[in-house]
Amino acid sequence: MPFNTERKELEQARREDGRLPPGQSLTLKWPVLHEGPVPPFDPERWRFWVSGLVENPFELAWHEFQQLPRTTVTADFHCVTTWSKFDNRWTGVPFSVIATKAAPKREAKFVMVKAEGGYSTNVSLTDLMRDNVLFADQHEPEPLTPEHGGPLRLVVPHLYAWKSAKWVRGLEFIAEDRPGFWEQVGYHMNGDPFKEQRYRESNRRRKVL
Ligand SMILES: Nc1nc2c(c(=O)[nH]1)N[C@H]1C(S)=C(S)[C@@H](COP(=O)(O)O)O[C@H]1N2
Ligand SMILES: [Mo]
Repeated sequence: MPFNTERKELEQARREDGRLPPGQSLTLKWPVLHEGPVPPFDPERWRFWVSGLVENPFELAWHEFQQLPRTTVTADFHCVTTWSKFDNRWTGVPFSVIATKAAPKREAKFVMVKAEGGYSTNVSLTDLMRDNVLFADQHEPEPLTPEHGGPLRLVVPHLYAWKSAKWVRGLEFIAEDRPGFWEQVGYHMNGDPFKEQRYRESNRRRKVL
């Protein structure tokens, strides 16, 4: 079957079964989308740190991070620029493993996710504690490539993909929600694709990436 006919049929099927959020179209390829250069990875110097409103702030080296319990999640991926990529198989460390180790204080309600080069994004702790949220280092069957966030990216499948920070390096647990990199220029604080939470009201037309 010609590629585009197949794509359109699949898209229609996903629309009908309710898996394609409003205003999205299906892609069979995997676009690479980010701001700035792909950062280098030095396994000797890489650290993952957890700070802010937690009982147990910590830092892990790459070899330590790799000892953590792992999971595999199959999930869809929705970019605010309107493409959706279905059935990604991600493998890595569940967010809940990191949260349990950190022991968030009662006041902690949000997390500022921080990545290489100054990228950040805010996600509520409730959203991060969902079952299929993980720090992925594999996109099955391959290790995560540098362009797609390797060595490690956050994956939050039920929110728009800008919340899935590539090259993630740290978490800051906070009490009050605060805008991250794209949220500061008008992207939605929450970003639910099924509610089309793309941009904040005041910034409807401000499309950036
Ligand atoms: N560090 C970082 N992570 C990022 C971005 C970015 O600019 N920097 N862009 C986000 C956006 S808008 C999307 S759609 C996805 C794209 O992931 P992909 O390139 O693996 O498809 O990464 C997200 N994570
Ligand atoms: Mo995106």
